[in-house]
Amino acid sequence: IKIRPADPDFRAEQNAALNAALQEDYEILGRRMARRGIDIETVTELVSRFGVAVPSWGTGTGGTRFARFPGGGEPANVFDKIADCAVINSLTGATPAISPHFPWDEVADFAELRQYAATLGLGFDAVNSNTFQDHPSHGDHPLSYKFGSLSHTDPAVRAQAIRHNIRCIEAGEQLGSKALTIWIGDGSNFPGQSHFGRSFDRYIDSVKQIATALPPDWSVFLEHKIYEPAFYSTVIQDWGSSLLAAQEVGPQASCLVDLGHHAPNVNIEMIVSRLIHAGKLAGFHFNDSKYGDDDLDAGAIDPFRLFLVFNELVDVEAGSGFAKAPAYMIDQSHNVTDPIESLISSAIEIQRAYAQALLVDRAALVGFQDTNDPMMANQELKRAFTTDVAPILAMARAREGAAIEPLAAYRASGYRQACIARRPVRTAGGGGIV
Ligand code: AOS
Ligand code: ZN
Ligand code: ZN
Ligand code: ZN
Repeated sequence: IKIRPADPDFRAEQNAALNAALQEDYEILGRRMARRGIDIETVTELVSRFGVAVPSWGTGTGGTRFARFPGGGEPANVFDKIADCAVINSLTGATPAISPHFPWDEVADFAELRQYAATLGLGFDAVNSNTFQDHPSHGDHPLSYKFGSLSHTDPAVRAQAIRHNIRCIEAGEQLGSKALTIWIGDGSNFPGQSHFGRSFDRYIDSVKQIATALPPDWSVFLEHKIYEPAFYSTVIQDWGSSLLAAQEVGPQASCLVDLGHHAPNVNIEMIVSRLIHAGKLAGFHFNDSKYGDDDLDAGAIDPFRLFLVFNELVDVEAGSGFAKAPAYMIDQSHNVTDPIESLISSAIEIQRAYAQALLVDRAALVGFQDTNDPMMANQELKRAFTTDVAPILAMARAREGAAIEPLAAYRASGYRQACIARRPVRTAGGGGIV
């Protein structure tokens, strides 16, 4: 298959007309930053090293429980998804890894999959297990998850869910991944339906069993979510439950923060800080939200919140550093856009928030905090946030041979039209073919 955006000559052609203006913008920004004592090259260098993983399931059109309106040329299998991920990474230079989901991305030969991704310059980030729906087409899943999985009352269902997670680890090992992400839909829809304490105990016991199957250099990420599909109570519904579970499971367990999985108005950046304090921040599922687990494009609704999250992360990076770097992954549902365009734009927004956070004068901020100067402390953050770092992001891309204007280059490549011509129409819902 010809993936035109992955061709360096195509990108060079696209960049040719944009290089001169970029150089000019970059020099002006560099002079402005120098006046504030910041070396633009240091920032650009850090930005070039930044990477966020693309979720394999995000490459297909998403939907709601009401309807799904499939876009054209959707990936028919995991190889197509990888090709789409290669498009995103070639143009942005910021998404070198894929986060797969099983059984959606199940294949007979994982070595072949890894090889295919590698030829396109891609690796694999955390593998995701799926015990939130039944997989009738897999012989290993005779029992239903209707009333839960890892916390189910029936030990046989728990055993099946544990087995599925262990198979995910085995698949991940062949793909070169180093972590398993567990998100479960377990919970209840009616007060009285389930026992809060006993279901939590059963979950912890199941995850402990999964953890015994982890290779020594692996981690298990526990992802909490306030509600949905359960609408009264959820077993791992908040960061408190997630942290308690991770602490009981042991050193290989930590807490994954999906930006959409919190109560409205909750201070997510402070949760991030608390998890860092506990040494239990696994990483992120980036997305944006207005009301709930909306899975909207990162930075589309509240870019300031995204910046504040990165402000916490850069604060640690600039200080003591992380014993283990948090995993950066996107988790979105693209219902009304071309998923590739949404993922390109999201990766850039996440990178932008990181670049802005790098501009905060940490020493000055601490000074304002210690002298109780709220106005100047806030001004320091706002100054960084309102700096237009676009030339830094574009220069990082240009130097890596990615696209200066990724969305424009994507549209010019005709990639989607080529996919429409060669990929079958997919009408099924959900993240994949179960
Ligand atoms: C579900 O709400 C979570 O965000 C999970 O990360 C899930 O595995 C993913 O969204 C795919 O459905
Ligand atoms: Zn299965
Ligand atoms: Zn998620
Ligand atoms: Zn979610």
